[in-house]
This record gives sequence, structure tokens and C-alpha cells, in this order.
Amino acid sequence: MTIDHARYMRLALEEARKSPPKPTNYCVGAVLVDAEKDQVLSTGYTLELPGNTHAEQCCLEKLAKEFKVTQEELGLVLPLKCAIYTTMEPCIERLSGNLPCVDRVIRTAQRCRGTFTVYSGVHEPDTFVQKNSGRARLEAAGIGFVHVPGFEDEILAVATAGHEPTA
Ligand code: HJL
Ligand code: ZN
Repeated sequence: MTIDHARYMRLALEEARKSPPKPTNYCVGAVLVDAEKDQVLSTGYTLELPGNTHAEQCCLEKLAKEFKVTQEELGLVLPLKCAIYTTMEPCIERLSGNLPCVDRVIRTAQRCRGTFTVYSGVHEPDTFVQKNSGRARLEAAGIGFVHVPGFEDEILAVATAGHEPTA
């Protein structure tokens, strides 16, 4: 089966657009896909769930709730071939001190019985956290990372909505 990665990245971007702009983070969208069935399993956007929540976090948390498992157990019940499309590279550090998305993705992917691949549209800009190494962290953990090109400008425009314009 050939998956249309651009189509899922566009869906993730549609999710990101739902995120309420906040000057201290980015508006990000995420879509978790059953890559064998070519079907959406879950979606998420920044601040979708109550509290200071990230897109990937909401996407995974919503599915864990639907499957009636803890977030730690989610990987165990996922289909054999999964892919998460996220407009921005998963974060490695959060200024709020919350668990970074990269750790959430790694714990889920490592418990998968099959494969779990991350598709991402842009590298995180250095505004809040310097030199996001989400990609390297994922690859070091044995998780595939693929950059989906072509959406950079749109993703960053959506992500930085409500931020101070840079001179
Ligand atoms: C990703 C998101 C989101 C960010 N990154 N991958 N998904 N908002 O949904 C990264 C940025 C953090 C700041 C502030 N943003 O959000 O580095 O307050 O938003 O925990 O470090 O941290 P908090
Ligand atoms: Zn995050």
C-alpha cells in the first residue's frame, strides 16, 4: 500500500489550525495513522485537552482513553504498522517542565509490536528551546523519522500565530 504522506501532513496542518494561539508555544497538529489500513486512528492539536497540552500528547492521550488503557500501555494495543504525522518535530524539552513529546512518542513506539514511524513537517525553531534534537533522539531509540517536505512555510505561519513579529 502506498501512503500519501502529504495528505496526512495536510490533515495534521488542519489540526494545528484549531489550536488557540499562545505566545509561549507553537500551534502544532498531529495525526496518528494505521499505516496498514491507511486510516486515521487519532488526531490532536496544541491545547486541545485541558491544561498545557501538546499536539502529540493529545493525539496519544485521546487514543489511550478510547482503548481504555493507560498512556504507558498504549503501544501494546496499537496496530502493527503505525505512523504519527506531526507538523513540528516532537519537542525534547518543555519550558513548563511537562513530559516532552519525544519521550511520549518513544515510550509508545517502543512498546509497539510492529513499527511506529514519525513523519514531521518542520524542525522546531530555536525561539523557546535551543537546538531541538527530537529527530536524533527518535533515531537513537530505533524509531524511523521522515521529513515530509513542502509544508514548511504554512506550518510555521500556523505555528507562530499570535507571536510577536520578528523584525
Ligand atoms: C510540539 C506542540 C507544541 C510544541 N512542540 N512538538 N508540539 N506546542 O504541540 C514546543 C515548545 C514548547 C515550549 C513551552 N512546542 O508548551 O518548545 O509550556 O511549547 O510546556 O518549550 O513549553 P510548554
Ligand atoms: Zn511537545
